[in-house]
Amino acid sequence: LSILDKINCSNDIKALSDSELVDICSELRQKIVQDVSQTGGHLASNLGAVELTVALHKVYDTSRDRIVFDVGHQCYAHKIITGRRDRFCTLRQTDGISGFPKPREAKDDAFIAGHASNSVAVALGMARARTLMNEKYDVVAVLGDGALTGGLAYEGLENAAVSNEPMVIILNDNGMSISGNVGGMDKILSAIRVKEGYLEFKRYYRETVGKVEPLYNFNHKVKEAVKRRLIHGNLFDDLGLYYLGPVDGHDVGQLITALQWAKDLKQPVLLHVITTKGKGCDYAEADPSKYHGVGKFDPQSGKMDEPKMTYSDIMGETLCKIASKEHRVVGITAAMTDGTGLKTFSKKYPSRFYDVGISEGCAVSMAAGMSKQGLIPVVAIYSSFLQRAYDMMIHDVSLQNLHVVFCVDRAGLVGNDGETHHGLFDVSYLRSVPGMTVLCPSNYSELERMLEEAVCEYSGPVAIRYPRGTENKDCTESRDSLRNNLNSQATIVTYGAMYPYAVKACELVRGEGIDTDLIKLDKIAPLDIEPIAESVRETKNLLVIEDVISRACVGEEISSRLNCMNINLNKLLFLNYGNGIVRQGANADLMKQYGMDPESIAQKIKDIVK
Ligand SMILES: Cc1ncc(C[n+]2csc(CCOP(=O)(O)OP(=O)(O)O)c2C)c(N)n1
Repeated sequence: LSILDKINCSNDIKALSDSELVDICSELRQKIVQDVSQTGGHLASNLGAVELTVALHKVYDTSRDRIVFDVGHQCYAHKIITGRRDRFCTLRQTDGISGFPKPREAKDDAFIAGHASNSVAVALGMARARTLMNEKYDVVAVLGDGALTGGLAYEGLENAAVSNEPMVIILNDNGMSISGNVGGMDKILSAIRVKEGYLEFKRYYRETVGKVEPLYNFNHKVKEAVKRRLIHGNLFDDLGLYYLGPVDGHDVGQLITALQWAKDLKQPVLLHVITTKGKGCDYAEADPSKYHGVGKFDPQSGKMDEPKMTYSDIMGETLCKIASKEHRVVGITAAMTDGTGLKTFSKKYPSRFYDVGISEGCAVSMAAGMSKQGLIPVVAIYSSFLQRAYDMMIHDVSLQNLHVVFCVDRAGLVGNDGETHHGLFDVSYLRSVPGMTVLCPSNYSELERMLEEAVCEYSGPVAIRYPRGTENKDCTESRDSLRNNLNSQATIVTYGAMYPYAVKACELVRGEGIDTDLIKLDKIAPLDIEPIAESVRETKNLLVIEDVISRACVGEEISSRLNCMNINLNKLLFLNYGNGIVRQGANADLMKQYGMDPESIAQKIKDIVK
């Protein structure tokens, strides 16, 4: 039996000897590499957080104490330690273990996570609840230096600093976001990393704590003296947090000492931990950016399948072409240069490319400023992360009708990341922004055309929403043959990624003698109601299929406008993802579950024409 096989909770970690603590870290690493090679997931971040996680479980008890992981993509070791070892091989799969903390999965997961930079604020809220309700437990936030590029992190730090709440904020600093980190804070952190304080702590640790048991039995005077030698005024200090570190994040013993110290201080503490992204796995350490988020790979060599061309790549390529003739174009991303397909653009046009870090709001406000002064900014952000910038879209862009192009990537289902990452809200929020045009390509060539038009022909805010992954070539029926059939019994309206599925469904029912009028919308805002009105006057039945939430979906607008036009329908049906809280899984499974696959759509068509 390995050590890991005996571990089911924090208390089991507490029972381990020093050498077992070291051994369990390598067992955890092996398991993470092995299982993630089959399921895909966030490899490098998790490998870097193994010792930190083991130390956290040694010092805290996650069944009671609250550890708030930022983004939560580094929680794998925590999940394996807390009773999910055997199911870990189902990571990110349909009905499997989530790749992010999920309180519904285990009480040890303190809070849901997926979007960056909120952990300090959440942990502060928990600490305040604890104090107000007179309860006893510890609260810890764990955030990366990447998460520290988000403004929300500072709002949390500022408030935590003056709160007097005992809480520990662990800065897991690996110098990396998904790719290299950006911004001024990164400069500050690099400076702290190499300061002698790090070495001082090591020496101190070896000379004193290393010899004296229990490790953390400091007297207060010693603590203060050491602290004075360690800290060199820095931003955290200046805010009013008790700064500790930097500490070697791959030395479990040192981490345990530092964590215990931080905990005993009983005030808001920032513990600075230095880690290596991808630690202990040569290929992940060598290219942590490539192994940040991965699909299946060979655990021995790290070899992955050649990546396929995606919508993101097409967007990036097209933008390069447009930028070569339209010199006012600039590209903006929020920490997702690779993910949004802007890598080539960033290399080709370095002076016209801006990665603002995990600061979606900053990306949009900055774009507004650029647009006001004559540039044409193209902001590429994932649908679910753009939720962060809703106010900036209204206040900074829309109210002045500024020409900013939003490339809304990962719209619709994203599969294995689950409910925090599906792009199901954008159609509702984008269409509520005054003056916003919303375009929905359903294949690569439409994306190319629409991006060209959005940049070169439109004015005001324009959003283009497109799905994760590759073009769906799976629709044989030509568009024309599915329009304006004289005998159509139902009008089917859809757009974007759902179009090929609707085509399939229409083919299926045609095989059973049911003709439909399939209308594909290229532009969902502003919406041209005329073709739809014309069709339903004949068919009297309408089905609207959208990969979005039901609230404020396009179907709602169609229905109310038809109503105002006094067009009465026999049957009206909306197919969508309801409240939008869709769990993780293969897209095909999720579509079936929600009745969005071609067979289910075909059944719905049959139901309404009955
Ligand atoms: C609001 C938001 N924007 C973008 C992302 C995508 N994202 C996931 S992890 C990550 C990098 C995080 O870096 P860091 O916090 O340093 O953690 P590391 O992976 O380096 O351990 C980014 C940008 C996100 N999760 N949330």
